[in-house]
Amino acid sequence: MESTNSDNQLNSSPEKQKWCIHQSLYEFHGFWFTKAYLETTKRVVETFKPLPTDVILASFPKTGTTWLKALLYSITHRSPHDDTVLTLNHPQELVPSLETNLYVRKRDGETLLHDDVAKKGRILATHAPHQILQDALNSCDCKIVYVTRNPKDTLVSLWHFLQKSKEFEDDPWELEAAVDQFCNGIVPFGPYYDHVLGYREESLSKPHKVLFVTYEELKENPRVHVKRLGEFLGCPFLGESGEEQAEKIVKLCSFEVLSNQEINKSTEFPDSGFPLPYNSFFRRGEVGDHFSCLGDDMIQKIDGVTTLKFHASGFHYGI
Ligand code: PAP
Repeated sequence: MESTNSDNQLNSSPEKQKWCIHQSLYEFHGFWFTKAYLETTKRVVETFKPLPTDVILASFPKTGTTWLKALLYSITHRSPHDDTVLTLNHPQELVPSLETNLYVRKRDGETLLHDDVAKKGRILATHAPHQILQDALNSCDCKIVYVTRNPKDTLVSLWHFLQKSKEFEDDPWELEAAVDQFCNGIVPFGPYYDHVLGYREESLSKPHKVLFVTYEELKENPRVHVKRLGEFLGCPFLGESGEEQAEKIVKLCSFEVLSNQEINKSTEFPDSGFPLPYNSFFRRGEVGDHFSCLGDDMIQKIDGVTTLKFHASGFHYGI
């Protein structure tokens, strides 16, 4: 995809596709967005300027963002005397998201909430595809961590998540339609496959800048990947005390511990105006959860697309 910042798609009227009964998605440089995310993503593309000291956590929705927010915060703010940060703060608030928290307009007015303070060591999250954000991301030496997850588990997680949203109360997203739309790429921030491949290609050509990690490998051996993240971010876990710290972070950020913190169990809605309560970011946190709700035909359909998009391009993942 060509450079995006300068061309006129930022201002032209986007192509629209029906998504759910009342909802539409809007196309922007080959990716699909809800109306609200289209507006904030465009604003991010137009104005976001990362700092060389920034860590950008990029992900397709429901692939492990909350987990990585907790991990990245803990890895970079290591303090042997303070375990309370994750007890008192929701990971989504510890690490703000560009499109959800920082580049939104406040409900009560026109003020932009974007964080233009030149703070060192920021961790910022985004669901924006690399193809769209590449000019900003390549404008300095910031580090990028990208997390991905098996497509079937990602879809199932997204489907459950949106069932809980107020916006979907009268407008349920049928599972069969969800599978078709996921396969066709018409889901928020989709196509999933292009999203993953965009960051993966970047991680292969610039491994010092982009670290690509999968939800499944993190689940299988979290300590190894926590140490890999520390190394990549320039704060390695050294010696015996480093091993202990890494182990402690793995435990504090595990699904079992994190999902049982009061703040993360809360049914309150975040101040940011997000339409779902705090507890909606924690559901089952398992690998292979799609077996609990996708039928064989649905699995075959998604696997077919995965073979075509991932395996054919040399990425043997997702089946
Ligand atoms: P987001 O894109 O809305 O931020 P994200 O955090 O990427 O969501 O994904 C949520 C998924 O991560 C949920 O998966 P599930 O629906 O299959 O259960 C959630 O349970 C899972 N999750 C959240 N925290 C953790 C964690 N600490 N370890 C493992 N999985 C987690």
